[in-house]
Amino acid sequence: MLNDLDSIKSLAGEEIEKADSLKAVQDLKVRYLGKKGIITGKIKSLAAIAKEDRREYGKSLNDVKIYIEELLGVREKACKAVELNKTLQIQRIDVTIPGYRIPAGHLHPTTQVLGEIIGIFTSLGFHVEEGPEVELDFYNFEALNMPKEHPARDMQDTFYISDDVVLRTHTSPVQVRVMQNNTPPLRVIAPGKVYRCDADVTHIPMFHQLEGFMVDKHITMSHLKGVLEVFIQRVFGADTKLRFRPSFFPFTEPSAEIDISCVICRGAGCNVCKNTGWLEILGAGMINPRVFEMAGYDPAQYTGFAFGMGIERVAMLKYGIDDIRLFYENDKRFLDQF
Ligand code: FA5
Repeated sequence: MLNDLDSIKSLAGEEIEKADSLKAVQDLKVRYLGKKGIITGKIKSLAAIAKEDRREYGKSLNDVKIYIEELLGVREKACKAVELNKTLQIQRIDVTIPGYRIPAGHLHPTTQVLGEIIGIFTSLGFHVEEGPEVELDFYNFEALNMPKEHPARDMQDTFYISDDVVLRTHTSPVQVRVMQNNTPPLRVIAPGKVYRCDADVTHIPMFHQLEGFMVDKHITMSHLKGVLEVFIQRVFGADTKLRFRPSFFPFTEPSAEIDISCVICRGAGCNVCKNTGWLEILGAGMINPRVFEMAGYDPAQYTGFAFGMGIERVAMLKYGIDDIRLFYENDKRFLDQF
């Protein structure tokens, strides 16, 4: 009887030794130790063995069972190690391969130029104020000396929301709003979106302006000239010249269009400046006493200058762009250049 245990032991030893995968080890475990396994069968048949032989046979059977269990355990470990190695080989990570670079976006050119301009004026002591884009007719026109039916309103093609509400056509209404809520001295810039029913290579329906104004006692046009000179030379270079050309805005008196010496030909004359040597950059003037009255200031006491520029126009001159519509077509090839 003990002989059959010896042959089970040696057969199991051989088979387990040959098992070369986790599956093969698992199968052998079932074959020997499973519910219907060879060893389990022998344990079940112990009762049928004569009492005097049962003890010794039982002990030997238990030794064989322990032997098989240990052998299976060792083999299982070895197979697991082999399979883990295989998996690691297949899934090996080469840490020397360069990673994927996620393309990062950047600020829109208009935002960049606006940021640069705001930086220049804040360094001169101006602070930033904002106003609503959906504006009352009163602030956009009336308080700026353009009563209803005034012909100057035609200078700006307006999107009307109702008779009394418009999409603001310029940032100048912020002048009045700030003056109503503050007393001089004031040094303010007001950047933001404005809207006009207008579209060609130099005009779009939504664009950005930056308004600037300074109000105090004894402010003169030479303050305006000094501030604009610093601004223009920081944006376009120290050798850029400024020219004040008489003009008209209902909310400034006197008024001027400010030109800069052409950034392309430096004043010699070229296509961009239409051979004049000058490029128009912004509108400006001394704040009209009527505007002070509308805002509740005493025009006998205070004077001030104001100016307003189109940000896209500044960006076009700075980067030599000849079609304003390019800014908002969202062509990545265009935007990537900034
Ligand atoms: C004004 O809007 C005045 N509020 C500026 C001002 C402020 C004058 C304070 C005096 C004192 P104007 O309509 O010229 O002015 O517009 C100013 C600038 O906005 C223009 O020089 C131009 O660069 C830009 N601009 C005007 N219309 C458009 C448009 N449709 N698309 C893009 N830029 C425009």
